Amino acid sequence: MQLPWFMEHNARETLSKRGCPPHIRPIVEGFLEKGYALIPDSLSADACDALVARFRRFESANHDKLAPFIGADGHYPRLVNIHLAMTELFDTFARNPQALAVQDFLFGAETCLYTSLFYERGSAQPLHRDTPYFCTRPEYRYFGMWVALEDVDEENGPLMALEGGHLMGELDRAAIAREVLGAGVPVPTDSPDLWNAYQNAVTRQGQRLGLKVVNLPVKKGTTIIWHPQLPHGGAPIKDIKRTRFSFVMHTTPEGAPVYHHHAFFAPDAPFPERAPWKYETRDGRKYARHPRVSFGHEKDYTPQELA
Ligand SMILES: O=C(O)CCC(=O)C(=O)O
Repeated sequence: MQLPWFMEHNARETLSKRGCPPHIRPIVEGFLEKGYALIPDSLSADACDALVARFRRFESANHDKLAPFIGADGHYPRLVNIHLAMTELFDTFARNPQALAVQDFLFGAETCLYTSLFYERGSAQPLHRDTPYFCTRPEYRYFGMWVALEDVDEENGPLMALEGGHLMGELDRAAIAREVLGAGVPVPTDSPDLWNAYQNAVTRQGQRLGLKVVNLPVKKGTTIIWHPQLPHGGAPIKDIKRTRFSFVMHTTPEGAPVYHHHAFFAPDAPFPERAPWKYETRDGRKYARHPRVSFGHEKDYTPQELA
């Protein structure tokens, strides 16, 4: 398997040889050690407030389409790819120079935005690795890039990470697929049973190694980048009425194809190494041209259908 250089065991010792820019070196070192990097003040507080206000206008303009998705506690579910309809959100990517410098250096290529998730409140998701849904060929050319648009504390469900969990060896994914699906059964693109079996096994691996889950309360404007192998999630929300606006971007090098379970749980199976999608450019940076925005993975709209 062709691992990216940043997953080699001696990656930290090669930073000078690779020409790591001095201004990002401490961030890159922390990322390689812990599996995530925290960049405070990557966006101004005013820029974050303006994006939340922009979302409120989007919400009013699209009230008929969004209202059916408001949950019992008054919040929306995750909104997928709304940067396609509300392009100002792309500022959190294109106008985030340090976060991009870190990822460009690690990828050794220009970082592009593949897809996004907009959260009105904490996700309260259990620990997981993203890679079963963001499986590139070659593998592990993927980062999570998370931006707090609102202050985050212990009450509104901070992001959490299994610190150091990115260094745990990969599991035998083909064996997990055989066990869950049966020998010789083709792996579907999406299987909740496979997802659960894999994530539970990763969590047990972390417990055996005594790794600690850390919560990451941060000020608005902070960017967090996570390693493709970092188990992370959303800590429990203590005050369910609180919002926690944040924007998650899934990044890859330009042209990297992204597959799901069918590739992740069949790591030896060949797949095309070039993405079929095209890119749009804004502020000198690229995002993949997808046809649809989705509300909670339940209802899709073209960007043109949204005001
Ligand atoms: O923001 C959060 O609560 C967690 C986000 C997350 O785990 C993800 O998008 O994969």
